[in-house]
Amino acid sequence: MTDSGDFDAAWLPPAAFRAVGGRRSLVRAAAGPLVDTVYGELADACERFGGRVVRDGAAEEPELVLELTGDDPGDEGFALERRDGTTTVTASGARGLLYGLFHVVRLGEDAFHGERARETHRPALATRMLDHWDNVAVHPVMGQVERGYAGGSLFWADGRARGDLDRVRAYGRLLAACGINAVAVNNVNVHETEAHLLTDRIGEVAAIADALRPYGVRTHLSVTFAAPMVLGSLPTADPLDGAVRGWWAEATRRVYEEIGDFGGYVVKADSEGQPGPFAYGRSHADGANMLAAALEPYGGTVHWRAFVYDHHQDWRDRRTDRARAAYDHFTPLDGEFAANAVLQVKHGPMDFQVREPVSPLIGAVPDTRLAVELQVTQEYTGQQRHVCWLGPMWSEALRFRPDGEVSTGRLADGLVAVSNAGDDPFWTGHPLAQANLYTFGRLAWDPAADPRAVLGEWIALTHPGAEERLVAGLHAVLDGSWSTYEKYTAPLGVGFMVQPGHHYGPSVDGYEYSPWGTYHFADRDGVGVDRSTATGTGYAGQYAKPWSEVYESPETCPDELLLFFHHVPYGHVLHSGRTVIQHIYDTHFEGVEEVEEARRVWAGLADLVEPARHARVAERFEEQLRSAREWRDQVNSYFLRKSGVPDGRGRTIY
Ligand code: GCW
Repeated sequence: MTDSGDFDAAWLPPAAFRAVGGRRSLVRAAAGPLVDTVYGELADACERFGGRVVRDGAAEEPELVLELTGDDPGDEGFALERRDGTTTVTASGARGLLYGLFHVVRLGEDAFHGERARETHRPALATRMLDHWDNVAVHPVMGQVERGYAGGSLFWADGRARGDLDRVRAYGRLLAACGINAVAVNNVNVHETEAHLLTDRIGEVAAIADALRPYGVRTHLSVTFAAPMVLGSLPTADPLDGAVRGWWAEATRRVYEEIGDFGGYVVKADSEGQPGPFAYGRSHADGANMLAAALEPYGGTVHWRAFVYDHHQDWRDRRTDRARAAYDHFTPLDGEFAANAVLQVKHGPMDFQVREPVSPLIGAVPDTRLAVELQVTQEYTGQQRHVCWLGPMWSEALRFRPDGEVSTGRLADGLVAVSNAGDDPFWTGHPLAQANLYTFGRLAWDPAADPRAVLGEWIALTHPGAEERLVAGLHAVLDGSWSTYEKYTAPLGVGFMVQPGHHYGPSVDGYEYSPWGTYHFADRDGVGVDRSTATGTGYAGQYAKPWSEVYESPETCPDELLLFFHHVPYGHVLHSGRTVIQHIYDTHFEGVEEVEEARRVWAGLADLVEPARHARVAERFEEQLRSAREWRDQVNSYFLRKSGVPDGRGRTIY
């Protein structure tokens, strides 16, 4: 594949280090694992490209200086300047030095020309974390990686932690290069085998932590709320029970004995069958705070997921609204969570659909630490068989301001995403899905960044020295791919319409009469969910102004969310001037045409892309096109048959 061996170099191919590796460099810093990493990176690059790196000592007119000016582990920032032929990175924490090095790598030759006034770089969010929904033991339904589309787990194989952790080290390196500093190594649905990682199998977690540490990535663990019963022999997991609290305190003490810089726990409680505090009549604050108390002496954090809803809903009941659930459960608890408890909220109120409004819970709990959760793994966005670069979607969500003011205040204290990486040679199944992982990291560092510029960085790093035709071709294929995917799948924010269970491919009524609370309510007259306060579920009223007012009325609701918030007749005229039914037909035809065009562009890049990589993407385009046509024809036929309204342009609908 590359000269690194069995797996793709992704955004760190050796050639990305050409500019850095050809220089005289000086690392001025006391030894430590991260500093060793920085030095090692430079030494490798110099060996390849003819430069020289000196550690401390005297270097002759260094062109690059990396200097650690303090020992503040909490400071991840760095400063960069260039004067008199020397580019200098200074940081007061070793992570900052590492991020500074990767910044220089991104800049390439630009880092070594002209003068550069001192600029400081600092991540906007302290937590930039990936959750892996990886099982240790292959699950009979969900497999090794739940919602994973990139082969097996990077961490676990054959029922235990991998013995060879080179790949994990390489993963940590890729993560550091885009700014990610934390990883949770197992699925939030904690099954029997995985429960034991907390206690008798913590050594395996420690080995993974050792492999990630040199790149500044802290390890977290998903735990089951029922651990005291499953692993200990307590009769209860009641968070207010003294013995239960003692059990967690002791278990946590042992974890820190093994992993001194352990990040903390991730918990999915009272959600889709996972145990939680409700069984004991306790609140989620009680549950989270018990774990927070156990972690507090060691500086650990509990990430407590807000994905709590009724998954045994009666589809006949139109008052219950799954979208309301997270807000309804958690806003009453604002202010009750411990300082080291972080409420982890999915960015949308439902479940990672191609289009959702931003969750109203975000912004409604000012006295709670909050992390927004994104899904990099493409569960609902083509499962890494379709090209779907999610940068613009995430950027929109991260720029959303609950009070309507754009770009003031912060949306969250942390950003977490479900990883799309696995042991696939290309890491992500679809080679172009690497762009999603990279973009997530960079947006977590700077949520205000222009996603297209981030994509440009990814293109440049992944294809060093790429000629303009390749750069333009990659932009053509990726820039609009989310919008394309949206066009041929569920329309106007209504969501789902996927095949139940595995969630790949269309099934318009697949979830319509199910207990999961995900309905579109299409009938002969219209489609959509009435979530208004006046006549619907009241969900729109969970927002502050102006959004509550904007979403309340079909007149002001943005087109792309219309069917999320309203049930409207097929003849309803959108702001775009088209009727809803004509919009459905048009976008589904357009979506397929856009896939055909992207596939054509990709085919034309064959001479510029490494053959294996080109072939893998080309093969996936065949499947994407097949699937997009299936979506188009099922969705269009469904709505033609329901509505009886013909396509204004007389195209073939079945
Ligand atoms: O998106 C849904 C997935 C489940 C997942 C759940 C969650 C880990 O279909 O597979 O479980 O969300 O976020 O907990």
